[in-house]
Amino acid sequence: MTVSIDRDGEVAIVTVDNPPVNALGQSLRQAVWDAVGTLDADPAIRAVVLICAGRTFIAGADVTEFGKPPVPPHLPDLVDRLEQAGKPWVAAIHGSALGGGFEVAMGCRFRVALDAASVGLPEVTLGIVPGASGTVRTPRLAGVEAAVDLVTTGRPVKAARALSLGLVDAVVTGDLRVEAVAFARKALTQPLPQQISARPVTSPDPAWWDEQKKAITKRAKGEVAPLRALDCLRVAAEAPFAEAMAHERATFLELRASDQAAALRHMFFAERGATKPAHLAEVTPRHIRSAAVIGGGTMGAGIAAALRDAGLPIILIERDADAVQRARVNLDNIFDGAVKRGKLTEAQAQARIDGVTMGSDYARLADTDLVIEAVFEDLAVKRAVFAELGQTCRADAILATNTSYIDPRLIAQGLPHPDRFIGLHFFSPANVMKLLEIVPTPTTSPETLATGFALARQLAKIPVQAGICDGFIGNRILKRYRAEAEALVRQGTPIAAIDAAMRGYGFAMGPFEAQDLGGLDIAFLQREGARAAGQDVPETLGDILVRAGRKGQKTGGGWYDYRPGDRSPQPSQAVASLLAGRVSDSSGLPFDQIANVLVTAMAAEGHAILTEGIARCASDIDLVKVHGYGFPRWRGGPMFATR
Ligand code: T1G
Repeated sequence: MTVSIDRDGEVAIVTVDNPPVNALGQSLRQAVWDAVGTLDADPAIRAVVLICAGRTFIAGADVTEFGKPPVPPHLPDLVDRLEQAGKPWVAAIHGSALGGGFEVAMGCRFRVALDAASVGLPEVTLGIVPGASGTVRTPRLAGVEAAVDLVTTGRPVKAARALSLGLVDAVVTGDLRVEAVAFARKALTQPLPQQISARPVTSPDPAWWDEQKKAITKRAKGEVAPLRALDCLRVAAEAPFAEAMAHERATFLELRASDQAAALRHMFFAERGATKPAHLAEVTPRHIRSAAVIGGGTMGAGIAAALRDAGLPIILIERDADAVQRARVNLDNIFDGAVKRGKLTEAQAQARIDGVTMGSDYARLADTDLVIEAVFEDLAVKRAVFAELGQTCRADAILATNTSYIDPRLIAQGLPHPDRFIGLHFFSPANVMKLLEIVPTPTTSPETLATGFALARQLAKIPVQAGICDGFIGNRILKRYRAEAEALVRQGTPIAAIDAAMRGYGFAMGPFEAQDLGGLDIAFLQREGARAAGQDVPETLGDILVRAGRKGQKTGGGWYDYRPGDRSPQPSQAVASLLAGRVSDSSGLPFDQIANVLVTAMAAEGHAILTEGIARCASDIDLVKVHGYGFPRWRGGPMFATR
């Protein structure tokens, strides 16, 4: 880590260089602290530019220090020192000025940002609140409403919007250092703006704060930090600066030690570690310039959309003209939906569609780099697809199956060049869900495996390598979760109580509601397939319901009844009758023990998965459950939650 000072006439330039993201570790804080003293004492210097080397401006406090006691100089004190400096400092921002990085920038008298830069206060995504005046200076700089949005969502804003909000003073293009020095020189010719800490702030009326609290409570879904951030912002808007700072600091220190913060830090590092697997560090992945998807159903269209979102031109192959037309409708629906939700403009959606060539002739794939099969979950159908691909595609084309539970080794049987075959298990909707289970076979080459991870990075997904077993990692734990939930039902625990307990734990839906939404018949058919193949698969309560025609919402009833046009689940007398004799008449497990029992069961399956070498580490299992199965991220996943 270095902090260097050089001079351009009466303007000093302080350059921070602390790879990879200029995080504000103790030595960096000390070096900037010292630089203020040095430059205050230099009579030749009238202004200072603070700039960073590398990919970004300061990206925040050093998250690796969070588990340790804070060491001075503390960041809020450094921000105050910058603000009280004898010469005005100008923060020159590129990349992302985030968290403590933006707080340092607010200690400076001015902020100049490159047009591609962004600024933000993402602390709530780590289960904390800003701890160096983010909740106190931001309202004084940009007003309360902008501050509430920035701090309680943790979403950064691009330079142009930051300028419109008053978060930065200028947006520049070209050479940031040259532009910032020129800005500093010009600023010296005019009266300096008031230090942010001294600026007034107007608090909205109590009703506004109540509305914000209601909205954030709904959005936070059990996370504590966003509401505590709102509390800090209100104190900042209604109390003197020093009092608000003390309140923010106390809140920050309290939350930093919280379970939610520990869980979110766990996820932060697990997510970043997943994209750079150490065992492939020395392996060069293939460059994927073109891709194809076989199958345009829900999964195939979703995968095609994900590939298009990453800018890859794709060919989508279906079996005949009618199927191609249905695939086109599926793709159009995905991009039309994105336009309706404001995720894409009409032009962007059209460009996505324009990059898709559709047809039924495999000959189109003769020069494609990557082909992903996403056809019906039937071994014979999949093997027929790969027989065609094996004859049509280049010998070095990566061929992937999106199977969710068939053994990839069976699918690849007889395929020429099996080293280029791999499982890439996407989760529906494939253009939205972040998780990608990467399932190599014993003959998959390291280069093909590394290409799977590189594709995940290209698609901005979270890759997790999985060994071959029934359900790989995620579906295997899901199966255990559902079996344990059914066991609770057999013990007399009400179905609705189990779902309510899991919603209370942080899931969007409990296990039975979720089955009704997705359909009970999918898992039923898998069990029936296994039974037909001679496996001993005990009858489940779900089997009884499906055999009685209760497949979920799509048949008007599954574990629950549904009134026409109403998706809210109603406890079902029909289900009680169907399951009579299989359900104890006891009251079952006490409500407050349900979540612990079920999460512990997930973790137990996770430990078995680790022992068998199906997963490479416990945090990978947490990533699978959080990013593929709705496990609340602020709990850190089943392995972390039961550590
Ligand atoms: N501290 C320590 N390491 C960090 C870090 C941080 N804040 N941010 C990133 N890294 C590491 C990361 O682990 C990875 O390491 C490498 O940098 C590249 O990260 C007082 C208390 C800046 C947008 O939440 O959002 O300030 O795996 O892969 O995709 O109020 O990193 O290479 O060894 O993500 O280019 C607030 C978190 C902290 C920003 C860059 N700040 N970081 O994205 O690279 S709390 C944040 C990011 C705070 C104050 C409070 C992103 C990025 P390795 P990367 P990227």
